[in-house]
Amino acid sequence: SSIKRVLAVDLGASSGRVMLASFDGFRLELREAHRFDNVPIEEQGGLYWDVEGLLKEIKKGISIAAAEVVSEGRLVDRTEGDTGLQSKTAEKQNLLGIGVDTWGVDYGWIGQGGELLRKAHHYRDTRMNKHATALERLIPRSEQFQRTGNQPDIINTVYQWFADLQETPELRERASGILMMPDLFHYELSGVKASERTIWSTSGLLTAGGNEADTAILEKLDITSELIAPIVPAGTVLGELRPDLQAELRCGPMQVIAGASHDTASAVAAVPYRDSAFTRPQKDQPSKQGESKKADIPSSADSPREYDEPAFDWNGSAESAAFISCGTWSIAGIETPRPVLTQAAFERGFTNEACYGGGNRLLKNITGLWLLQECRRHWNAAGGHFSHADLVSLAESAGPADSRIDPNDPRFAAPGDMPERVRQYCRDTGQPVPGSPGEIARLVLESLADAYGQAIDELEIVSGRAIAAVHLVGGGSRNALLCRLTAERIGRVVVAGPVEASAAGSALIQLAALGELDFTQRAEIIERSFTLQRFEPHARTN
Ligand code: LFR
Repeated sequence: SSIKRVLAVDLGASSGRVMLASFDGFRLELREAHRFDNVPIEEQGGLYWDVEGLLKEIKKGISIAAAEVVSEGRLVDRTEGDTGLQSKTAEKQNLLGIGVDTWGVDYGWIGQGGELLRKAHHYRDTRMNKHATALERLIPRSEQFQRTGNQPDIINTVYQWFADLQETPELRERASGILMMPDLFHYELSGVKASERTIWSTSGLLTAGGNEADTAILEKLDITSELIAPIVPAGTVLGELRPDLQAELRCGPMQVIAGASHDTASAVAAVPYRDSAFTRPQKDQPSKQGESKKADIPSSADSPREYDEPAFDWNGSAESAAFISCGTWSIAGIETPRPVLTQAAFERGFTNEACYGGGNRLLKNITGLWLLQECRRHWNAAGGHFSHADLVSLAESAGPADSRIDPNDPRFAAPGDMPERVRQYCRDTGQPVPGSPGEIARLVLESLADAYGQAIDELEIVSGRAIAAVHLVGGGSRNALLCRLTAERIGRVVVAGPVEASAAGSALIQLAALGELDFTQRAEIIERSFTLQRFEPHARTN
């Protein structure tokens, strides 16, 4: 058939999905074959991922998707009056590839026989607290940043790895390696051990902009680079799905592809950057011939800022669009040709991570919808029945919030009674204390919009490049209130969507790796395939 299909497995911190992506050469269609919760395991004070459970769900998703594709193939054949022979051909041709993307920084220790040596820790586990100071004495924060481009953060792989080795030094001998989370699943599916570059660029161990682990850092941790499987670029075809899995899941052969296996890198690969999305005239106000809508976008010149030296020669193009990838975390950034390693970038909390295709993402990690997810979990555990959408509409009716929190305050990092932490934050900072779930949800969303605004302003300062508009992608782009507040707060047009950006990015990259898609067409393909919504910065007051 001329429809090319791949499976995009997107694992987020709170849920996972196996998406069936179909590409007809023009449009990309994503269909959810299987969705499941990702519930961390709490055990004796530790927090872990249920890797085995996740693998089971991935396998279930593969077999569901494969069955769907096969029955679809048969259906087509039947309506065309074809023979059984042809339906078998359709079966064989249909699923071409599978790729997994996950959140960043986490990994599993692998034993000599390829097994998981112990349960994989969740980055919200608190064991690093005890060891962070020692690590930072060994490798000062600014040196970490200079070497790797990563903003030092207690959740980074390097901090976790160091803590593991302090507590269990014999891991050095017992382990045959560590695999980052998506690499672990790719290994389970293909039998091939590889380290995909975008996920490794979240670790705090990779040389800035490079593709090998930083040897000085490894030496200081006293570990050999042999523990790290060969680093491969995003979009590497690893090999065929293991034959035993093909039989078990009744799915036929397909390629296991390491796409941009960091979920944010994958989401950014699906951002439809180009002028059209935000310069396209609005329906209700047809613009005059040749007059671009861009003229209406308040330019950053409205609020004069002290710029740093431009980090790059931007080839004369003055403006760029930023992205905010919004899920459990909100990641605000722009693409740059190379890592930005300036003192300003370091001091303002920016980090550099790798893009599909070799570029760099200069970004800030902001605690995102995690705050609302935890509030919701708390309220529902206490007898509430709130969906995420319920909370958003309550927040809408609650009206503007009087108080603000800093979403990145460490007190919000670990799971717990988030509503009370929000209230306590307000008490501690002498602000009005919110009461109802609607008020708390509103306060959280407005605080996120504020944090986005600050991050976007700082991105301009640090990169020396004006930001004309922002693409908000991921689950949060479905939250119209958040999109509206963001557009108002940042004073720029917000283009929302696609919602399933990570899965879309994974599909685009897999299809490109298989030679079935021209990646330079990705913006057009995304625009044809998904509904993008534009939010105006109307209420800009400052
Ligand atoms: C988003 C994300 C962020 C990363 C955070 C923790 O899902 O991948 O990019 O910083 O999770 O790993």
